[in-house]
Amino acid sequence: MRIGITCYPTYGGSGVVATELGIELAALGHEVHFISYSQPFRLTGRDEGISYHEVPVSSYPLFEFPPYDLALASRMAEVAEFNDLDLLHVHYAIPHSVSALLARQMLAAKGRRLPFVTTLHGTDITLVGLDRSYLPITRYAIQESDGVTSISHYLKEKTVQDFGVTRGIEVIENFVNCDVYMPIKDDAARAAARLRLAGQDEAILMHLSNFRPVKRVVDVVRIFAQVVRELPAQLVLVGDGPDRSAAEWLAHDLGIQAKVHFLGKLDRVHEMLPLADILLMPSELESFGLAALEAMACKVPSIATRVGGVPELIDDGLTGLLFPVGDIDAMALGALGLLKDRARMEAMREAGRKTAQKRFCSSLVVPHYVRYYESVLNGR
Ligand code: GMT
Repeated sequence: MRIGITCYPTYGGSGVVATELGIELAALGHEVHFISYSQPFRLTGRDEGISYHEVPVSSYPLFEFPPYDLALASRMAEVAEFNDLDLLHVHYAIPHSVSALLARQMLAAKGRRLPFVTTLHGTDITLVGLDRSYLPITRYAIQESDGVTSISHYLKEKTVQDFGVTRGIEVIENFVNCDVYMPIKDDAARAAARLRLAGQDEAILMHLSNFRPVKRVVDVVRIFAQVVRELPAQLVLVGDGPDRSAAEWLAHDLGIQAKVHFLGKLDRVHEMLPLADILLMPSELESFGLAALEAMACKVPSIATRVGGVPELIDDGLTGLLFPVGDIDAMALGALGLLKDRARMEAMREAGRKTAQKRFCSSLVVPHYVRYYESVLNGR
């Protein structure tokens, strides 16, 4: 198949899923064309079968807000025509599904078929999409999509409830490449790599996100402050975003700044995650929680919140621990309990990796997308 993929190229789960999907599809022999305003951040190097098409958004003094969604629709139609695309797959409904709808209409006027699939990821439904200025058009574009997928059952139910969407929605959960996201097998190599982040007897707690308010990065620092009072540890934060400064200030105010390390946006997350003992994901809401899945594949259990689709991923007590949002004391106690109980930690590490392999491996999930594309192309 020749597939066009549109996503946000910035640091975030929907862009990661879209990019990893494109890479996996290309590896299966499909032709993949990314269409976005800049190159998706995990798309490094030139993979066989993948092209990137930039969307130029020209400005004009009259435009206070240059209309990206229109430029995107034009580029989608162009790329589809020049490369004979079979379908478009857009990640995150706003505004991508609206642009795809326009591109489909533009090509229909020329007698060409260009079906599109919309994948719902999270705040396109739970937050931004609920804003009255976006809701009617988002609902319309979802309803009019040729196929719609959701990354969890939770998000599917929210879409039906809050948007009144009546069309079918296929749940295709997020995935991880278990051959890339994996534990470091050689204990000596892992120990040596850990020494770059922490002392020999120190635990490593990690956080990975785009530091938006929904991620509650300040809670991460508060949880760590309680943990480090009890045992030697370091906190490593990967990513960047609006709440980084608040988290940095808090670490200073609590006098733990020397043990809190902000590494910024890293591409090669799979090299960092296996070095951690625990991932902290105290989010206000996650419709899935891709970072926790990537950690599980690396044998790193998460201390997370019982919100949205997280319980569909993390089996509380078996592959991680779940707590109410904002319950910092409980999350710190949970982390301490795990760090002090080697046998329980080991069991959780093993169970996490097994779950990632059995349910969420790209080799299982990507063929589900391919079957779904085929059903859309066959008009089913
Ligand atoms: O919905 C968002 O805020 C954006 C999106 C992103 O690009 O990070 O995150 C969502 O999609 C991820 C990939 O499917 C999920 O793992 C995240 O749980 C989800 N974020 C939220 O629901 C807050």
